[in-house]
Amino acid sequence: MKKRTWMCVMVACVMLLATACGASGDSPEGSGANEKLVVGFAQIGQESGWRDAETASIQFYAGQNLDTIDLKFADAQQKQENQIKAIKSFIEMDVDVIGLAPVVETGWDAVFTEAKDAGIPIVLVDRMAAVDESLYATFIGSDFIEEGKNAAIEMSALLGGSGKIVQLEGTVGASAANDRKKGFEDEIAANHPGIEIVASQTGDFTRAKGKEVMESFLKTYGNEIKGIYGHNDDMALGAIEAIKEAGLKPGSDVVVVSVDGVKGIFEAMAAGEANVTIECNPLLGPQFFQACQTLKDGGTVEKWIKSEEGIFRADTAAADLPNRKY
Ligand code: GZL
Repeated sequence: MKKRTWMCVMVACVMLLATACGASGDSPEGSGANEKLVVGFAQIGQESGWRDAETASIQFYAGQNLDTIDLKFADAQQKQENQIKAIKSFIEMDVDVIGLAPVVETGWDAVFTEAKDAGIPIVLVDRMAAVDESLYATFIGSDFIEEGKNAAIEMSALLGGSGKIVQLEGTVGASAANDRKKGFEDEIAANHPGIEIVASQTGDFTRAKGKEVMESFLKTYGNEIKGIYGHNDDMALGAIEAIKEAGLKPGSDVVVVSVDGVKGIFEAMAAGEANVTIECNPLLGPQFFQACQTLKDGGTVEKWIKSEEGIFRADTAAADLPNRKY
């Protein structure tokens, strides 16, 4: 009896020991055989519906692949210093790839160099950074200059080529704001001389600020304003509220052209309160993680993975709405 009991105790101990050393199938401690893709993502914040859709896309994809992806996610509350802190912590953790949407274009050289020196590639998502190409692996995102140009063409068509308009700009220093402004203003200057931008100011990509700035524009210019160009739909939706509160009709007295393609602007277009949205795809999760996996496996990716996007107008908004994914 005693012998059998002793044998059972021995077997139990061996099994316990094996489990403790991860013999249960996990990669053993320190073996470096961790097959998971470990990614750090420094997100800007939650400033717009578009941003929330992008965050959801990234987190959903990681959540669907828990066995192969370990996502470390940081929300910087729209502060560059928080994004830089997050990148430094990802370097400390020695993640495989660092992803971020740079809140502004400048101020990244030092921390990107730290990542490069640590052998950790950087993937830029939806916004560019003004750094040497050697400091990032790829940019996954849109052509903001093209978006601005298309917005100008649509605005001019809505106004028959002439009229006074105002511009709600995105976050100061953000590549999406800089280039949507450049694309729009260059197109107006080159091909639509009858369109006059009488005022232009940042609304920081938020609905609340967009409304506040539009209120100030309306106080100064009133019904002289025939159109508003918003660098994103959220600011345009804020402007629509201000236009209505000023007793004017958005979508007719004041035409509304913006960028993103969020559900809210489709609802406004279907209600006759907005006219055009230039799509900017936030559903970048799958492309992002595919690029990260390629980089982890030692492969290369193209320097710019460009999003394909459309232009959506009020006349099809009601039909488009059910098909919108964000
Ligand atoms: C565009 C993205 C912009 C969106 C805004 O790629 O950076 O930031 O257009 C968001 O809605 O705030």
